Amino acid sequence: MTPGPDYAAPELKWGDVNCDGAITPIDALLLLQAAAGLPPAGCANLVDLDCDGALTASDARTLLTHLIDIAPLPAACPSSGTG
Ligand SMILES: [Ca+2]
Ligand SMILES: [Ca+2]
Repeated sequence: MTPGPDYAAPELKWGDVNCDGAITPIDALLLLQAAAGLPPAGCANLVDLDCDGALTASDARTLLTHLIDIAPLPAACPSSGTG
């Protein structure tokens, strides 16, 4: 059986903490949880938005300002693998 389009993995997006292909408030929540010390979600390598090597409240703030249209997301870090 050949997998159809429905089985395709969502495209990885910078800032998409839970790898579902969309940037939503859920991603900001998961990022805050990771900053608080809980295990990071699956695509946590995509959300070190200030490229300092750690997931912190600063990254969550950057994601939230993007979600409410105050500022665009910064460019992906060179080490993120998203190009
Ligand atoms: Ca997401
Ligand atoms: Ca960071």
